[in-house]
Formats: sequence, structure tokens, C-alpha cells
Amino acid sequence: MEKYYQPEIECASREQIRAWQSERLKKQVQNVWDNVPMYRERMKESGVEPGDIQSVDDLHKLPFITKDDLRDNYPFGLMARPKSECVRIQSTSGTTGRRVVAFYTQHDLDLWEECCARALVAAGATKEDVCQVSYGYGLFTGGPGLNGGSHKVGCLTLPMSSGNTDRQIQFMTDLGTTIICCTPSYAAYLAESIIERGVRDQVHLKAGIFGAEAWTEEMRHDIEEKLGLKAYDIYGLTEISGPGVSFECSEQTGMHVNEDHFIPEVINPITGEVLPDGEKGELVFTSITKEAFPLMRYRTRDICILSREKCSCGRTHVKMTKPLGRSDDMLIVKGVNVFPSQIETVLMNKGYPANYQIIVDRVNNSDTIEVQVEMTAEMFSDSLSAVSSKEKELVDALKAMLGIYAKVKLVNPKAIQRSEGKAVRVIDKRNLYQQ
Ligand code: DLL
Repeated sequence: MEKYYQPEIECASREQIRAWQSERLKKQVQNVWDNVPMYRERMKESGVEPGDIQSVDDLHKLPFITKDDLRDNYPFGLMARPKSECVRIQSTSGTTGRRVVAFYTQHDLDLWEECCARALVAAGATKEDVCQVSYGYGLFTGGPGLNGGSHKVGCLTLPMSSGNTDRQIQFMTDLGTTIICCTPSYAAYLAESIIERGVRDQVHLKAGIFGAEAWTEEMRHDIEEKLGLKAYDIYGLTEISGPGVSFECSEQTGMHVNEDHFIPEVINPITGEVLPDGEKGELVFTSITKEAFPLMRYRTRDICILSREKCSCGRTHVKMTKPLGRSDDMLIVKGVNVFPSQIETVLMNKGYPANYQIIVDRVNNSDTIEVQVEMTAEMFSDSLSAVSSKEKELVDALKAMLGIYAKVKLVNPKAIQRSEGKAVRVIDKRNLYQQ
């Protein structure tokens, strides 16, 4: 049995998990009270002292923290350990405002890599596998996290990083890669490139560990079919450690949260009220084992649902759905809430490739939305009138899904720029006018 399938932890009883969480939470609260002035002040403002937190049932008494708190305390303000005890910095890919930086002690790195190792093992990884890590390396956590996890499992690890698709495919075929780790949009691009080069029969992938961005079930099926592998979702965020906060098992009905390290809650994003399992809301995490950069009740902005229903894989850790969007990702177009994932579902159901872009603008004080999607290679030779009737068909399907009119433009194959990391799906030109 693989060392990083840890049934004594991953399949522990709910009582046992709660007991671990309560004990670790108490220690962590004392730790941040003693070592991080911002937490002490916030707790005092909320009238809470460390002694008030005796178990997970008391978690709701602690105040939330947000990304703005991280930015305001940039760079060292939230560290709970002296710099001399930290060995690594990672950072978010944020393009607006100050970047968020996270710190790790060696112990933090070990636990993070262990979480990634659990994810790999749940996807069937063993030391016999060749694991190609095609997430970016560097400040982004994708590459380093999965690299560390793959080492722990004992896979032969190929630290490819992102980009250079020719070289990716060359190594994949020459070295017999069996597990690929990258963003789902890059996996779709790799699949397209492999088929184009006519080397599909030289590819022997069995599993893919895809995360870091939203992707639909339709996209999963498309990648699985094209690459002949089983596609597993993995979730995480830099602030909480990186990939491996939660991961899918073979059942593929949600991602098990590594609850011995992170306590998840789902809240009403407007009122902050904690919601029961099964209800949709904003995901909040408390890191109970982190030493250098412990976050307490951190609001992720990711919208999802938690479920404690029994999983046939035997794991008892709570499952979260794929993020159903980010509360700050949601577009409001003509007063209607639009999630990019709804558009992706329509496109994939109609047989289009996962290459699309959504352009939102404001013309004469009214919002406009245009969906640009690449034609399939077969459609390229269609007549103009055939193309415009396909566009009309998509307009109708989008209207049924979104409730509003979205203009559709079918563009030539390859017209939309491919991403090597997280895809840029939305261009909201309205933001330009606000600056
Ligand atoms: O994306 C960490 C990661 C790397 C996760 C590799 C999985 C694989 P950040 O750059 O800090 O960290 O971005 C975190 O990405 O709050 C979600 O909105 C989104 N995200 C991460 N995983 C998923 C996923 C990494 N599986 C933000 N599905 C998070 C949907 C995801 N969104």
C-alpha cells in the first residue's frame, strides 16, 4: 500500500477528525494571538480571547480575514515565525494590486508536499509512474507543490514547468509519461497538439492532475477522451499552501479536503453566516498546522458546496464541489449574474473546442457580451451562411442558459491565444472605464 494513502488519517471517524481539529485549532489560536499582532487586535475587537476557543464548535467566534488584510500586511505582517525559521516564499499570480506572498518553514513544506502526494496516490500514482509536472515553477505554487508530492510518492519526476509544447510532447513520448500535472486549459491544448502531430499512439498517460482554474465536466470528458486518461481535479490556493488543499478520488464526485490540516466552512458571502452542508456559499479555510503563515477563517471568494456523504473510496474527509465560480469572477451583465462556466458548458455541449473568450463591454450605457469561439476544423470549410446559422444556434442556447442575449462570433481555428498556465477567459472592458 502506498505510504501517502493514509487510511488512519484519511478514513478516520468524524469524531476522531473533530478531536484532531479541536486540539490543533486551540494551539493555532494561541499561536496567532502570541505572534501576529493583527490577529490579536482583531480578536480583541471581536471580544474573543484564546480561552474562548475550546473546539471546532467555537470557530465561528473568530473574525474572518480577507485578501485585503494580506495586502495591507504585505510583506511580513502576518508571519507567525521569524524569517530565520522560514525557508521558502511563494506568491499568487494576482495581476491587480499587490501580490500576496506566503511563507513556509521546512515543516510547512513537508506537510504541503504530503497533501500533494495524497492527491497523486488518489489518482493511482505509484513509484512505477513517470510524472510530468507541467504547471509553472517559480513563485506559482503549482510546479513546486506537485513536484514535491511526486517525489514523496517516488514517481520518476519530470520537472517540465509550463510552455514549449513541442518539448513537452517529445519528453512525454520518449520517457513514457504516465501522469501529467497541468492546468486543464493547457491539457486541452496538449491534447490538440498531440492529435495534430499524429503521435497519439505514442502517448501512454493514465491520469491527469488538473486544477488551478475552473473547468467543467464537459471539458473533463473531452480531455479524457482525447488523451485516453482519467482526469482528476485538484484545488488549492497560495494563501493556504498551494495545490492539495483538496483533491479528487476515483469516485470523482467532489474533492476531499485535507481536513487534518485545513478546516473548511461555507458562509453566506453577504451576511457571513455559516451555512449547513449542502448549501452553496463562499468557502472559508482555517489552517491548523501551518507554522509560518497560518490563516484563520480566510475568505477564499470561491463559491462551493460541502458534503459529508459517505464516499465509496473510504475516505471520510469532507468533500467540496468544484468551485462553482468565484464571487469576484461572477460577471453582472445587464443586471444578470453570468458565470463563465455556464458559457463553457453550452459550448462544450454543442461540440466546440475549449478555446473561447468572453468579451464584456459597455456601449451607449448598456452592457454587451460577446462570446468568441473557435470553429472546429470541419466547420472551417463551411459556407458563410452555414457558419451564421451555427452562430444563431449558439446565441439561442446561450440565451436559454443565461437569460440574456450574447453575441456569438465563430473565429478561425487557432485564432484564440492558447494558455500555458491559467487561461484568460474573460476580458471585461468595462473595468477600463472605472480606473
Ligand atoms: O492555483 C494553486 C493550485 C495549483 C491549485 C495547481 C491546483 C493546481 P493560486 O494561484 O493562489 O493557487 O489561485 C487560487 O485558483 O482560489 C480558485 O479560485 C482557483 N482554483 C484553484 N484550483 C481550482 C480548481 C493555485 N481545481 C485560486 N478548480 C483559487 C477551480 C481553482 N478553481
